[in-house]
Amino acid sequence: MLTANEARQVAERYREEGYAIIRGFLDPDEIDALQAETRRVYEEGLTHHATFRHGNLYFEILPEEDFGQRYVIQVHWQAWISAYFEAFRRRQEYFAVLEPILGRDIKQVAQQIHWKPPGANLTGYRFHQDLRFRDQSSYDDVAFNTVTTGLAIDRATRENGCLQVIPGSQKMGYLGLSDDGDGQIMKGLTAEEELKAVGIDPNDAVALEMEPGDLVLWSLLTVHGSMPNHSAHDRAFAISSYVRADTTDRGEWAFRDGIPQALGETPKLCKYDKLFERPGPLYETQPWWR
Ligand SMILES: O=C(O)CCC(=O)C(=O)O
Ligand SMILES: [Fe+2]
Repeated sequence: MLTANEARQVAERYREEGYAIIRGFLDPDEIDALQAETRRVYEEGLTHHATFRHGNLYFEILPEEDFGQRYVIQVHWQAWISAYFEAFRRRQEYFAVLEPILGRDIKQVAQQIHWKPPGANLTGYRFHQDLRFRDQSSYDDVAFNTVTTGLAIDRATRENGCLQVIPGSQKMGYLGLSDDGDGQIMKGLTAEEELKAVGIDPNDAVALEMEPGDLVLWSLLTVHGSMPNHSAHDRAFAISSYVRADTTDRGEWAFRDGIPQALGETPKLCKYDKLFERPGPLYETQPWWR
């Protein structure tokens, strides 16, 4: 686990560059269990014929009609079906990294795994800033008070579509990337011209190749994206987004004064705005990829 001093240095790099990588965040002897539970969650996703929602739990499915076979590309809030991931979200390793950035009272507003199954093709994420996924009126200075973490479950390489970031872009303000059309970030790819039009040199993109157990931090204003998987190996990536607790009513408690907090009986309003009006269980069959 990071020492307090190392965590402060990570926080400084994060504020300066808009991202920071922590190699070996998770102990190597923990990787097998992480990968096995990720596989189990994927298999549960495969039991759904279409995109499924129940509360904050969400499986995004690419169905066989359009993709030749069924693929799971995302799960949100797998903590509701996995005791392993419920505990994982509030591990001390996370608190050590988060404390210098967010303080000791921390809520979680996103828990996701993104898969890029070989053959699914539609697994790229256009360049964007995650601020587009937050209802800003529900937070005070959400960009400053949020940090998102991405943990490599599988090895992430250029070939299988590792995350790419634009260093320093968190200082450019909100740029509106990928907000055009229906705003779908997984449809199509970012043209170099789109980046140039907002003052970004596409050659500045840094491909974050990661080993299982490595963690990356990025901010809601850091421009990032990733390519589809062109390899034979999946890229499971665990995303958790945390916020300083006293700046919002949203989110599930993760740490109170540094003490890990389990999920309660019922889900709290996080990113999914219709949690109380449309909790499901339900299937969403709109084919956004067409
Ligand atoms: O999984 C990835 O490569 C990036 C995902 C992402 O940026 C997002 O969902 O906002
Ligand atoms: Fe993103």
